[in-house]
Amino acid sequence: MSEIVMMPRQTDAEILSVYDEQAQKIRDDFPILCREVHHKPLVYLDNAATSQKPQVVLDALNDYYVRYNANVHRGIHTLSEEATNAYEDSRVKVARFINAPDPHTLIFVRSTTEAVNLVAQAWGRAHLHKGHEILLSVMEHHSNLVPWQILANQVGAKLRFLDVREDGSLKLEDLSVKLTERTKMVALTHMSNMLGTVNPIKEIAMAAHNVGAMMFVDAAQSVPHMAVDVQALECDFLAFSGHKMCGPTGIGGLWGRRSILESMEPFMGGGSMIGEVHLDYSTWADIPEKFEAGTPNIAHAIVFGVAAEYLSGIGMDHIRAHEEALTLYLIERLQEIDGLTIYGSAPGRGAAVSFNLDDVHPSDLAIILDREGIAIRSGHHCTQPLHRAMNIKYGSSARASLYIYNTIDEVDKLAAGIQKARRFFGT
Ligand code: C6P
Repeated sequence: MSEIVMMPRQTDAEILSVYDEQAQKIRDDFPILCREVHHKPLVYLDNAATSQKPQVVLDALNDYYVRYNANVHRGIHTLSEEATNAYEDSRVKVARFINAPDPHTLIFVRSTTEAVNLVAQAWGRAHLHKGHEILLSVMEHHSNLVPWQILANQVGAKLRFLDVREDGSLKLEDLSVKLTERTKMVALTHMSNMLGTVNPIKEIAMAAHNVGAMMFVDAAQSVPHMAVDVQALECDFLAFSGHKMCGPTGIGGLWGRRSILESMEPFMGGGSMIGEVHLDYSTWADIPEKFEAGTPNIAHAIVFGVAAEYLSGIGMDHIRAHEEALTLYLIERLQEIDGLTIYGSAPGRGAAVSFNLDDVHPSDLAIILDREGIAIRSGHHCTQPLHRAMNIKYGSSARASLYIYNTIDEVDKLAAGIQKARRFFGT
């Protein structure tokens, strides 16, 4: 694993260059970053979609299958005990990563998406009915919108939405009107996957609690990129995905307050989540097993903890500072390009930067960049309502999203690639 050095006070450019040197070292941990695409070195700028995986994570995955592959919480043979211990150790590591007060309050789920559905169905169906409201925002990813739509239709509740200002921040002044004693759940993204906006969750959680509402945080984009502390945020639930934080796909975390999780009915029934089973009724296991029905994603859950420790080893404050410095530089370089519009400029924004180039369709731009070895995302980024609210042409945008291993040189290559596309399309 790369070693990180402490830095004295320096200018912005100096700070960026020191972080850049460290990013160069961190790159050595990621074998995929050595590959070429279309005979050009890969420039991977699609980290908000999924991050790349360091060698320690790949090794840990291999190690599980080579040495101790077995089911968990079932057998008393050695392999099963080793697998169970590693699975539960990983829960401790991932819980520590978000400063959960107790590892049992961290439930392994498939992804952020599954976590939202779990809370919407297991908590929402029991507590919401006609006359109740769920407060979301127009910047939500579809994963933190559609499950609430399904719930609202099932129970007759109403959805309300906080709007977004032109700079991409939430119109928090609307809270006084939209957050009322009818509101039972406030569900918001911590960091927007399109605008990079970081929302003031603690402030909103306190306002939610004042009217007796729950606070659910979609932390899919924040947990990989900044120190997230569920206790400091004062939220009730927080969801995140392993694959965006150097871990594997198919594994994520749902944190919830113990008393709330204990009071909830299960989301899915099956093996491992039961206390006793009779032909006509069953009782439930304690948390977290109550919410982990069936054979879990053992290998990936184990490796999730390795990924969390890898990030902690670099330091979440270091990661955030590197991304802030490189995002500023990225925005500067993009602003030099004629006809390019950047969406979102809220202070303290994260490293996902969406933009459009004049009349060029973002997918055409992404294809041209791919020929240069540069991977960005184009499309609606699962935020169709946000693209609509911001009147974005084609309902889609191009998005470059940075991570710990991205460098100044890669940002320069992106800028050069966009200039090339501009010339190609004659804009
Ligand atoms: N956003 C992106 O390219 P899953 O797919 O369950 O791991 O994460 C869903 C999700 C929820 N909330 C936010 C804020 C997200 O950004 C995402 C995933 C990816 O922006 C894939 S669509």
